Amino acid sequence: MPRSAAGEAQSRLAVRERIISDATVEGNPTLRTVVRGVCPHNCPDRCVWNVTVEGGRAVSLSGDPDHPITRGGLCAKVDPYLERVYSPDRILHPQRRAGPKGAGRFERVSWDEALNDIARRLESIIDKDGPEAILPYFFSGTLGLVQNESPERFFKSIGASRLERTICGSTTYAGLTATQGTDLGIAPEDIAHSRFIVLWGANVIVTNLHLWPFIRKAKAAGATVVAIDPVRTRTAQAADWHLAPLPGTDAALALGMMHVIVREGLHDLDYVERHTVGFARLAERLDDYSPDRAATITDLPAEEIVGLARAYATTRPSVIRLMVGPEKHPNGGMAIRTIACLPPLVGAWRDRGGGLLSTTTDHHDALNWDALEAEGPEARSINMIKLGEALTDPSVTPPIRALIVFDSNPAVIAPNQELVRRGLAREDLFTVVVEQLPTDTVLYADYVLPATTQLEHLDLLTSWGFTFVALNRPAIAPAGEAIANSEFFRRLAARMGFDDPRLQASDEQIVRSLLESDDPRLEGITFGRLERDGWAPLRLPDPWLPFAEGRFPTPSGKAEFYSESLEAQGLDPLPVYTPPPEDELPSLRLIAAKTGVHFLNSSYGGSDRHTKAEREPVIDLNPEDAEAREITDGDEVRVWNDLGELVLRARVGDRVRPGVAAVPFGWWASRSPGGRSANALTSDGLADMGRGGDFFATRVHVSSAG
Ligand SMILES: Nc1nc2c(c(=O)[nH]1)N[C@H]1C(S)=C(S)[C@@H](COP(=O)(O)OP(=O)(O)OC[C@H]3O[C@@H](n4cnc5c(=O)[nH]c(N)nc54)[C@H](O)[C@@H]3O)O[C@H]1N2
Ligand SMILES: Nc1nc2c(c(=O)[nH]1)N[C@H]1C(S)=C(S)[C@@H](COP(=O)(O)OP(=O)(O)OC[C@H]3O[C@@H](n4cnc5c(=O)[nH]c(N)nc54)[C@H](O)[C@@H]3O)O[C@H]1N2
Ligand SMILES: [Mo]
Repeated sequence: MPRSAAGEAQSRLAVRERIISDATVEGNPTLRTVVRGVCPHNCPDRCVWNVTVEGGRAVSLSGDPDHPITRGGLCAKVDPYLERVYSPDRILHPQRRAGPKGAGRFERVSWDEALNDIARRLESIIDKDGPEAILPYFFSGTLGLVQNESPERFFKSIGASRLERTICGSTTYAGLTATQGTDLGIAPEDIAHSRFIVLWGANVIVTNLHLWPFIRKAKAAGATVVAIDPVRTRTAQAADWHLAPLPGTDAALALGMMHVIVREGLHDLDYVERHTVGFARLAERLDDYSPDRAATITDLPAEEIVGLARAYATTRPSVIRLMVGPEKHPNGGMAIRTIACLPPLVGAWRDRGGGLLSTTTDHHDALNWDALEAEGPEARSINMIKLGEALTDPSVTPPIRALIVFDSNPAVIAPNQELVRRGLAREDLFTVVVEQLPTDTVLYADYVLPATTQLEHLDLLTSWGFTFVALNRPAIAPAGEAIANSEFFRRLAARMGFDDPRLQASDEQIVRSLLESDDPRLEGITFGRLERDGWAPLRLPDPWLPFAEGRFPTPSGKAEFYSESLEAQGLDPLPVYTPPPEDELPSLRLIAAKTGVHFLNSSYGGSDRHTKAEREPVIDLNPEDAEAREITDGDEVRVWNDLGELVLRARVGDRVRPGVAAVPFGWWASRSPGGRSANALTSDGLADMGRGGDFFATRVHVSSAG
């Protein structure tokens, strides 16, 4: 972050906030106030917003003009957030199931009744099968630390099964860490200094809109922007150069590039000698990856691979913007780890705006995570990607008897949707869903409990795409009988007699204690300052050149072309490409990624405005594949594999390369043709590292539905 610009914006902000911060929301019903908050979604941008409240009602919401990333603009999905807050669909009262599982018939009950019954049911499950028979399921409906992270200690205290929360980013994290010891890279805003930007499996314009202006700035100064994506996304269309390799072949592409770089002596020998380990063994490995071989694997022309390698190695500063698309493959961790070998090989880390930019999660270590700790018995872990299996496999002991869902919509977002739904439909599974809206998961609930939106609760948020923290202050009173997640777990803990005082910490106490840290990045960032300013940049050296002098936080202290830690895990210590299992029948590789600019995972799949704007879920096919199947643009087609089937309209064109099909992720099954959506087809296998999923390695058959 250009810290000077941030500082300037900060002082302007302070003045504005002082004017408005004296006004209390509930104190005076006719008062007009502006309350600063922050977008809760799982998005790298983390926009800061201002909510205008009149007479206790939020009347407008807009991006903060002074925040250096938000810069006054929200995205198409969140701009109408007030419609979500005041949606006629909001869940306003606790409800109990009043029909068969999955039918979505409920009757209103009081909070008291709901809490007593839930506590009693959980206690009897604990008595009979032990606490591990209870599984929480939560991911990223909000990324607020109070509303998303703090509830976990309730589950720790009772000894419930732990949820391995690996559906997003954990494979990327593991792959990056293997090579460079951390997920951290350049300061995101410094991408503006780059002159060669490789967007590698990163759909920036759709998924990370507020980074795009920095890329545009680089472009205006002469930078070349390359997109590497099997799908011709909006971002790929806006790039100067789009390479569309077969999915899951990135490691081969990166190895082919390294082959060219080393053969032509374009690597930075001085940087390699001083700041890396394993170069000689890497160079030997590169013999296996001539451009011709890489071309065969990736199905890209060899000349393109050579051209990319040369341009990448000779243009400075060069940066790779790596997001989480490439991780969702059986070889995803190795792919990420291999891509991360490129910047140290060419010494890209020396320059401002040079190196790699992925997630900024390791900065979150600056917070006092002990604040969220709790004591409890050891418990097994269950991978969230395997939810369907965990709920239906008879060998799971003890069986899962209770599922408590918040901040997530597993009936839509988890792979192998049919199996997940079969699990959720179990009559003997006691399911509690804490939600704002009647999602597909809510349909299967025994109890539905009303949750507050971001306008109605306090929270502290970090950013996984930029480097600041922000406080979300409640702007209005909760709708109906909605309560914050944190409050639900406080009440439930009390009903169940868990008396660890930490389980009763207030939201403000949690925020304050998270900020109690000696980490230099949080220096000067207090609750009071955040109350006043709304947000604060992490204190990082300016300029932030993390690895200009090496010092990678790996076991060797260097970038590891050869990784002993991978070796110890039984993985190849060197970068390698592992092909996916062979198809039995000719099939297409299906990518069900985040293509909708009006969607944020499944969060807007139930909104009329957002679904209308996205029109309908279609399957993109390349003309070559369509013709081979006698499919023409606009036809209804059957898309199936051994997990499930969808019937969708085909869109034939250049949005996907031959051999690849794409469907959008984010549609609720209940709002989709045939009552099923993308994850009805996706594989629930695991990647090689980090226990993430392999969604994008899904294979499908496509034929005309007629
Ligand atoms: N096919 C396919 N599947 C995917 C992906 C893909 O690309 N393709 N991406 C994967 C990735 S990267 C991710 S991160 C996951 C996302 O999976 P999730 O985190 O489950 O997705 P969201 O739809 O963002 O949020 C789920 C729900 O949280 C609710 N919610 C929001 N705020 C609150 C709150 O304060 N309290 C409560 N109780 N509820 C709240 C929202 O109403 C929403 O229904 O999906 C994964 N699934
Ligand atoms: N509008 C919108 N924005 C979002 C979200 C959303 O749902 N909608 N979700 C948010 C979340 S939770 C996350 S994690 C981020 C994700 O942000 P991104 O990682 O940018 O998004 P994805 O769509 O998961 O994947 C990016 C691209 O990877 C490509 N891809 C798939 N397989 C491969 C491969 O093998 N190699 C290569 N090179 N590319 C491949 C896909 O075609 C896709 O275009 O976005 C966040 N922002
Ligand atoms: Mo994600």
